[in-house]
Amino acid sequence: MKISGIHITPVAVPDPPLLNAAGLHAPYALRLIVEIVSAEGIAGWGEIPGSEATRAALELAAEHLIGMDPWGLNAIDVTLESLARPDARGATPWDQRTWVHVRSAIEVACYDLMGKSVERPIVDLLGGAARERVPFAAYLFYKYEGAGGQFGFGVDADASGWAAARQRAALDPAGIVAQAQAMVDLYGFQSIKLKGGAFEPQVEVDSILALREAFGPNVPLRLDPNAIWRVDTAVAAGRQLEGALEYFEDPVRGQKNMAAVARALDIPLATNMCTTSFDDLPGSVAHQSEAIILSDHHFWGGFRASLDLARFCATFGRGMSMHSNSHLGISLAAMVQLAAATSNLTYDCDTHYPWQDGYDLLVKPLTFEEGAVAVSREPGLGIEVDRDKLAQLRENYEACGLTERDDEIEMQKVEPGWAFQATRW
Ligand code: GKR
Ligand code: MG
Repeated sequence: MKISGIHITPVAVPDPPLLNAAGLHAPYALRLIVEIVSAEGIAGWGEIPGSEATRAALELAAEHLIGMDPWGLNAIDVTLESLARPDARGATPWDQRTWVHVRSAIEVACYDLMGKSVERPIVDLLGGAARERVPFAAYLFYKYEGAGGQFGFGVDADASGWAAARQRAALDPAGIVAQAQAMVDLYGFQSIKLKGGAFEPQVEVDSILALREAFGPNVPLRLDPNAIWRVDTAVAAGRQLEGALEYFEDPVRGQKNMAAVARALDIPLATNMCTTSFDDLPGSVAHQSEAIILSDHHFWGGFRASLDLARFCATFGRGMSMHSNSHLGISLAAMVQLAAATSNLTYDCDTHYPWQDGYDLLVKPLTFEEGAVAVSREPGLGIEVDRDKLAQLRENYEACGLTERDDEIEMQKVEPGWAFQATRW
């Protein structure tokens, strides 16, 4: 097989005004869609977070990959590494994030091509399925009113169920419980994560305790303040949450601080912020900074790298969960194939997908049953991209004027002068 074309499409998908430690989600989440076409006319797809810097890197990579064999992933890595190599002054053309995103997009699209060419799902090329369904967690956010996109902060008064809850403001524990109930009713999630770091820690602790009260002890709960708390704050909050949290995700910044919190609390700590690359693994072992690592093929550099991380986790006694950003169905399909191939994935995966409800670019969007997605046995990723929907999401991108994610700037539109603080409370 030979790669004969690589098409990179920036898209923008409506995203509600969700709050986090870095600020506020913009009305659109940006993604890059990569289509690799083989000389035989087969198309393989990949999806990664959108940014103009990543798009430029992908365009450059594309020029060098034409004519290569999509089965030759190690040769493709060598080519990509040569493009990312530091110059004589040590300056790297691509930062670490750009590098992993490019590698991930290309690798996933190549796997989709490979799977389609031999009529096997990707999970079979990764060693076969360790599970037939992949469970996900409800992912709750404090939010302002509105559903994003062209409607911004507006609401549709006729909406009901999750469609209405998706638009409603959720700024306190009662709002979070109502959001959880609507999301769980529709998707059937059996565990719940709350994105914290937006309000005073006690509000977020109270929200977890309210969720515990509403859902009972059999629904595992997680809290993720995105590393914006001090160690003493995290310990004081954590003491109130012992027995209520399945895991505490990135309460503080950096491996040493995480280790200090881990020592003080009887709650497993999880991370997608302090141990995020292979370079961080020695520090993870030295400090014992977390008990659980959230993998993510977009941020670790693809499927093979994620399975390498899984091997590390198995060896060094780390549990595994899966991280998510705002995403569409290509990413979801890839997450499901990878999760199915990860035998030591010990926790329900994250997904932002319900926040993009109704805006996918697939002919047949994936569905959740009792919070889980069935692992497709169709070739490759098992999806078909709807080119009209792709074109529509691209038009959104051209019209929305956003080129990079910047939650701080979005927050300043609502609260002038608001500034991100690496440690706020
Ligand atoms: O989308 O606001 C968000 C999340 O905070 C996202 O940016 C994080 O990457 O989901 C994330 C996490 O830290 O788990
Ligand atoms: Mg996190």
